Amino acid sequence: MSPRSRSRAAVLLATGAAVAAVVVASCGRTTSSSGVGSATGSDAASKVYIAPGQLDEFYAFVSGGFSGNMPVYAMPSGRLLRDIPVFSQYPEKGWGYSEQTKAMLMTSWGFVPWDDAHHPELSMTDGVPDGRWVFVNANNTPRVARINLNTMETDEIIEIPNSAGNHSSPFVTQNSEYAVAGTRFSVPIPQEDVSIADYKTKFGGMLSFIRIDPTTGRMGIAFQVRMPGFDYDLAHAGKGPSHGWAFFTSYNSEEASTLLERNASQNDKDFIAAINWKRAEQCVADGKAKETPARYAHNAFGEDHVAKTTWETSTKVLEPKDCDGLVYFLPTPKSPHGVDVDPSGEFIAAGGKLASVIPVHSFARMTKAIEAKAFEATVKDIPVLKYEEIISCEVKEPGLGPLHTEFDDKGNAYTSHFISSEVVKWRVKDCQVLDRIPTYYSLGHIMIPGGDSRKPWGKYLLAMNKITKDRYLPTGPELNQAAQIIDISGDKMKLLLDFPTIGEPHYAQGLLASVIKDRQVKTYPLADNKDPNRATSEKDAKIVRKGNRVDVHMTAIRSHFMPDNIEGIQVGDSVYFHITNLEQDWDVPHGFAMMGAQNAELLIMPGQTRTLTWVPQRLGVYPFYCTDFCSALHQEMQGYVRVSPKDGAPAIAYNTPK
Ligand code: K7E
Ligand code: CUA
Repeated sequence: MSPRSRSRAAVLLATGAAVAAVVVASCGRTTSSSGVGSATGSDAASKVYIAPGQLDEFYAFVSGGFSGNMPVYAMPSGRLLRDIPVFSQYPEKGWGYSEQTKAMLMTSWGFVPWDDAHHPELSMTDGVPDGRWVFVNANNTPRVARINLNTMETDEIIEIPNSAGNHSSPFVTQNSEYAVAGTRFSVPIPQEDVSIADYKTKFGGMLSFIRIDPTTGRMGIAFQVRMPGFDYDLAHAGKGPSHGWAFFTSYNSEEASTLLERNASQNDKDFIAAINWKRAEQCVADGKAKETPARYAHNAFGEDHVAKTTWETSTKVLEPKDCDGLVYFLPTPKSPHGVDVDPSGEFIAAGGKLASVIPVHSFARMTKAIEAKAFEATVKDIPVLKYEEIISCEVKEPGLGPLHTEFDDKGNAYTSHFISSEVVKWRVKDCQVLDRIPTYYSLGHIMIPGGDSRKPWGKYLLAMNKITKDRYLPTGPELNQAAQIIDISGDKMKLLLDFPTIGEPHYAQGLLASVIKDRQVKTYPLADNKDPNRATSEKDAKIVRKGNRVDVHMTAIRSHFMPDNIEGIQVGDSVYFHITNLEQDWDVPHGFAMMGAQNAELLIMPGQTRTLTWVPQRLGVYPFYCTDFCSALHQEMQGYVRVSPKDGAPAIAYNTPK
């Protein structure tokens, strides 16, 4: 049986109550037949059990939160497949340490080695994840990254100017025309030295639209929309009928600048900002946007697979007053966090952290209200639509602290509740609550594969909890966060699995494995290696001294380096080890570690060149070696560097192939 049909059979079994009773009786366990909470009987185990040698059905790309990176798990097993380095230096991969990758972490503030990653978002074609790229935002020093799903490597990172706390990001439009980026912390725009007490007059928000090249994926900021000084928290783009719009939640419509927990919780309703980005495109084309100076970093790998920083110098800024029809406010109770658009594109659900209902706006009603000018007010040149005119229904008494909603393929929505630690399932068309299940504990985001797209795969829900407490063996003051997999294939949700995560997962995206599994790059062809310091055969290995700088062009292949004996290096030199891995086999990286190197080691993929800098400090002879167990003679994969005094060192000498 294929893994897929096996798990289908398990679902069928589990849904037959009589069969379930037999299972319960036969294993002598008491499992709740309600499917709530404790229903982790043997049927649950069989649903997440992937036998040795079998593959999972889904990939899950999960944010690492404060780790700044993006772990990849398999679903339903919860197995960790990889941790993709993005916004943080990552020793295991040499990310941000090797000369080829350092520039990826460059910003207008200089080199930033650690950030806070929140929302993975898959690229889409016609509103369905197409498996080309996954984007993710850096929250602290505002940036958006693009990860190539064929190599699972970060290919590009762009900084977002005029922004602070890039949280409502990087949600993409239906055909990945844009990824959005909204400022969470309003700031003076442009930055200037003003009193914080002048918040209401001097501070502003900015919603940025990053254009994505449909062929290469290359990003560029197309335009920015200048907004009132609220906190723009989350976003999702429209699809289907609402394609052409993007929705951003905001809190702090009070424009408080101190003790926000009280001062930004005064108003009964804050706003969702509905941006008509097709209208924005017109206004930009009509010259309504102001070219505004801004210096920001744009980092990308070139053809040579070496990251380079391009310095961008301006953006186009649109003001709502100069572009009528660009933006409307949808009143939304109360300090809303998530905003999620259902698969049909008609319904827009918001998670008001302090609200007693989940409001569901109707896009059709919103359009009618705009045509009828059903405005209750204008706030800073932006029309506020009447709540009663746009609402479809409200989910009453859902749970406490609703945050985020995902959708299945059967017209149902699932909302995470932080305070009451539960997932609540409700029907989109009439807001009826259908089911609820506790999670352990304090649930943030949830993810259903394809659950924010036009075609959710359904089947499983990944719950990402903030608090772990007693779920695993204790590990001192810090516990890894707790993820849980919940079966959503039947009427009742069932908890299947707990597993710990790396960092703090916020959002995640899931994808049917078959979409990308067979396109995974297995090696980098040596013939395509364009690194300026490559050595694509042992005959090309060489060492070149220019003043204090020594370039070592070295090769690695099972099970030796060429050269492996180096003399003529002087104390205080800057030695650049450029190592090319000559292997052309899948899964044969070589490592490189130099004794006393103060920055890092390297891990070099087949066909790739990676560079480590080393400044020798002491006289003597020091070893280097391969750190990745690559063959039976891996231990023999070693070499020596002789370090001599500045004056009186021998000439550079090294061995060459026989
Ligand atoms: Cu709710 Cu950053 Cu999306 Cu965390 S955010 S949970
Ligand atoms: Cu190469 Cu171990």
